[in-house]
Amino acid sequence: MRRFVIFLLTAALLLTCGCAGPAGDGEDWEDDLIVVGVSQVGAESDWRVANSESIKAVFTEENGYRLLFEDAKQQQENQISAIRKFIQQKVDYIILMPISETGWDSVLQEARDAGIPVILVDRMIETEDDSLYTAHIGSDFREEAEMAVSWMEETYGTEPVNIIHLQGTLGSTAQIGRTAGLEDAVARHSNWTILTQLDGDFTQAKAYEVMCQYLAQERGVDIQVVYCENDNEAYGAIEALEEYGYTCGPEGVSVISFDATRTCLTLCLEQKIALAVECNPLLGELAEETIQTLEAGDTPEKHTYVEESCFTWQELTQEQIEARPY
Ligand code: GZL
Ligand code: ZN
Repeated sequence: MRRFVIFLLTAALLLTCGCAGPAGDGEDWEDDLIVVGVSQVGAESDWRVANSESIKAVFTEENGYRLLFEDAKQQQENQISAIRKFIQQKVDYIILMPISETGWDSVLQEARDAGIPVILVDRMIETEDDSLYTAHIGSDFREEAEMAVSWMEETYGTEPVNIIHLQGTLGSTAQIGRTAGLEDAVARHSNWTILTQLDGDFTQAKAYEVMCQYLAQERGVDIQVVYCENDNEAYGAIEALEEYGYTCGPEGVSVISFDATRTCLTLCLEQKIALAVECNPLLGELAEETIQTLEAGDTPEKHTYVEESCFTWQELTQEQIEARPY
């Protein structure tokens, strides 16, 4: 009887440690689908949701793909473990939307050593070795900031401009570029002042919270512009401003927002948002084209930047807003 119990325990141990069964070092994909592992930042904003939908819409089985989609819930360590999992699963390609610019070298070296091309979508990474990624598809965030700065110059001229700066996820390329564009412009305009920089982390809840804290301690402070680094921050900021007695609009505070999703454009048409700077989340097709280029044995562009514009209420119509895909 004792021998039988030992046998059972050993078998149980072998099965749980995973070294029983096939090689145990990853899947052997039977079908001829192209296996794509996607590590997404999270679902922090409307932009992010639209970005995820654009990826899922194109990497489908009928298009010849098996999509492995991992949501990192805005934690870099979850993205790093997702990449390691994709390597174990022997995917054909990895698509990474990096939450921040730093901290990627070692895990991307592991992907390169495994012979898996990495395509960066949306934000960029900071690395000395750009062979760690095959291609990058995203936005020029400095360019976006320049559109906002030009609007501020045209609107305020030489008048004093007091600015509340709501930043996005600190260390993300979108935050770095949109912040640098504003800070450089403030350095060039002696009549522009940044009253405070608050971390809104690209979410409505955080933006509302930090705005209320600031407005409670600086009651009645004179504000001309609230520069929100994405739409969801703008929604939180407007809520807080109105709670503290401010009017958002041509006669009051000018709220500037980045992304220009449908909700934002509606608020812009209602003149609650003064300027909506577009940031295009529909990057799925470009990512798929990049993979098709690689499948054909060709070399894709290292960097592809999507065209973007900006909107004020004067040139918006309800029909135009409803026709927009996000
Ligand atoms: C921009 C993207 C930003 C969006 C935010 O390309 O990285 O992250 O502006 C999103 O809405 O959270
Ligand atoms: Zn420019």
